[in-house]
Amino acid sequence: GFHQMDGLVSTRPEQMAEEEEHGQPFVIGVAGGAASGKTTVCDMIMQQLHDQRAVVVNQDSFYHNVNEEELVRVHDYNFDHPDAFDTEQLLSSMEKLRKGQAVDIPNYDFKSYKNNVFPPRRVNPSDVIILEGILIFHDPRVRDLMNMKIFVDADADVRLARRIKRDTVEKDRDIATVLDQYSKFVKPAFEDFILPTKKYADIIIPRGGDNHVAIDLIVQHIRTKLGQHDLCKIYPNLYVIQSTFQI
Ligand code: UZR
Ligand code: MG
Repeated sequence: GFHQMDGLVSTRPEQMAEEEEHGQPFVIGVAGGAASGKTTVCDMIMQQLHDQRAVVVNQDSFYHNVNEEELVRVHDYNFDHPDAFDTEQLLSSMEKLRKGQAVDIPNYDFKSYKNNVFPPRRVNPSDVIILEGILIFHDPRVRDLMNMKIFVDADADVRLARRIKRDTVEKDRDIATVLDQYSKFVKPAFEDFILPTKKYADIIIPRGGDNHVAIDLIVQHIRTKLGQHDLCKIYPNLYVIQSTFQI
């Protein structure tokens, strides 16, 4: 039965209440080229959501292991191709998180190219899940999980400059190797696989992490959406009807 309250809130049908019992998390996808500023954007969103249960899940964690044969010629291995990722595992982890279960996410090591570094990362169920990665918009099943899609835009020269800095400092690589990998894999994969997913974005952020206005707007939107979620949590058998007269 329905009870009209203020013409806005009413008890919801049984099956609906069951599906949303624990409240689905708000899932945000953050895609963009390598070294475009995705991580910075995620960090800034997380900082502003400090009072919420929020977590970042990186697509990097779901890289396949590089086997012995591939390891010998690792400079020929394409880490920028969609097949480099174990998307099935990403999907099953997300499914668990959405059911309100904690998951262990592989700990990938860029130096050994292994995804089973101990310990794995324990991720607890959260109200906001940010999925971040170069090809996070590539698989339609992953896209379908997202309530909001953000594409971080940065010019190719900016991405290359950042990439050289990052890989020489953080990953201990020499400039020649970085440049080689860039022209062989990173640039072509950006054009073939990453750029074509820009069309799925709800929001395109120019200048990545430097764009404070964009981040503020995004966080405001997330808070509005979470407010609607919260209402359902406080009154689990109430839901908001969009149009006025429903009975
Ligand atoms: P972000 N990558 C590595 O350099 N080594 C690995 O073992 C796995 C990935 C790189 C990957 C991609 N490609 O360009 C980048 N290469 O990490 C993505 N080559 O990282 O999304 O943080 O920019
Ligand atoms: Mg990153």
